Amino acid sequence: MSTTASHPQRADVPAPSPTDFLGIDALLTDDERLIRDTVRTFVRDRVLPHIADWFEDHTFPRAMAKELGDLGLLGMHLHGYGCAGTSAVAYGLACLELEAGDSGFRSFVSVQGSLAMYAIWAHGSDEQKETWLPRMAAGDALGCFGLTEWDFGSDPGGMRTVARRDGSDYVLNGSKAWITNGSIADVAVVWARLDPQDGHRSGAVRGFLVPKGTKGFTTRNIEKKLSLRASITSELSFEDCRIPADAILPNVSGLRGPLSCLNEARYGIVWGSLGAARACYESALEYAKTRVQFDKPLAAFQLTQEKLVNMMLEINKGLLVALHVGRLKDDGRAHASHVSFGKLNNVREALAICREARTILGASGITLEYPVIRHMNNLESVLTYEGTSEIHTLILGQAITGESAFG
Ligand code: TGC
Ligand code: FAD
Repeated sequence: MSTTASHPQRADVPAPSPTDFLGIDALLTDDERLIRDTVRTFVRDRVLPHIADWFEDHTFPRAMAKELGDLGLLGMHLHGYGCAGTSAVAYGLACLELEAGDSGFRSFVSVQGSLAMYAIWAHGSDEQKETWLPRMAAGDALGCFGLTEWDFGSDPGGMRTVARRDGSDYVLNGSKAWITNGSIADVAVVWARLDPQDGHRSGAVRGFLVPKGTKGFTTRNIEKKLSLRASITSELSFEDCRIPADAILPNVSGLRGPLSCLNEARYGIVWGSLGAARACYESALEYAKTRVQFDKPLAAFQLTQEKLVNMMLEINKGLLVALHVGRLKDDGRAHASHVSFGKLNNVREALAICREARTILGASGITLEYPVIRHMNNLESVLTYEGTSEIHTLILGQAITGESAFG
């Protein structure tokens, strides 16, 4: 016998909103809604009026870093050192709103807070934390995170960048590829292998803090990108780059160092990708209601309705996944593979939503007058970085079968 009474269908229940069909808003706390609304307003006022131009000009406006810092969005889920110390769910909501503006802005915040700052916060010395974190939280100093190399993307464990001990210094040699914020960063968190003694893949992976301007450290921007154009992507090169021994992150050794940071940034993408999807869905919905063909608005065609309904279903399902993973994280119960679940599902669905939205806008959908193709192109990068969809499939495959299928 059931112990709880179920309510009969009531006639006075309000109709669901097209933009929050399941009423997920009601599952948030007042604080979470306040942070969400603050970031949404910032994006509406400071990002959306300019983003098409920034995208077209292939630029990230450096001055925005300070504004993001003033809003408390840099390292916002970290505690101490001038960081806001919010919940994981609040951080996720901020990522969603930023990415509803552009993935480049969410990327900037991910790299600054979840990769560079988190690496220092979790694995750095007290002195490293005091030196960098307050300035980074304020947006006065920028960071980047150098893990990927030209020859080692999905398999960072093969990295060739080497740190050789020389007296009281380390000497770095090698290069890092596809590094967000690389050329504008004041400090690079660089993952390198300590002197390999027994050939390739030997020598522990360690993190190093390399300030901009250090002799032997140069950067070069990767140009002609057709995705994430409102974001700087660079190559970092190290040629006999000498750094003091205390530039090493003292508290972690091995690949789990950088991978622990990736968990944080991947979590932001679980939410962020849905922001891009929501922007495309809303744009397509609005367009479908006003664009008339065959004497009817597009929204009145069954095929268009099916597209819009599928988008709405996947956005709502994705939000429930994001919120659940966020609550697990705030509860200390999120496993890295829960984050892979969200990253794989939500980015894959978000990209499908953006592509479908593009079809509803027809020819108009290929211009920067509408946000759709910009988000669609951006999500091609999001699908690839922070672990490709194939890598997250293999992480989940290993989690459910116990078999590693990476190698
Ligand atoms: P594997 O032998 O499995 O593990 C090596 C060590 O790492 C530990 N570990 C983790 N620790 C914390 N979090 C995780 N998610 C972890 N996954 C593994 C593991 O326990 C082990 O520790 P220990 O102490 O026993 O040694 O390593 P593997 O070489 O087989 O690689 C596994 C694989 C393929 C999953 C990993 O390499 C991977 O995730 N590859 C994808 C690389 C990637 O995501 N790169 C992203 C670069 S940064 C970026 O893209 C920024 S984009 C900008 C933006 O975010 O906007
Ligand atoms: P590869 O690893 O060469 O993969 C190519 C294809 O092969 C993919 O489809 C992949 O899934 C597949 N594949 C690889 N291995 C397997 C396997 N075992 N089984 C099945 N399929 C497999 N990196 C950083 O360190 N810091 C950054 O700030 C950063 N920012 C980035 C910004 C942008 C805009 C982009 C595009 C990338 C950025 N990256 C950054 C790099 C990113 O993390 C890598 O591109 C990503 O890890 C994939 O590596 P790859 O591009 O070398 O592809």
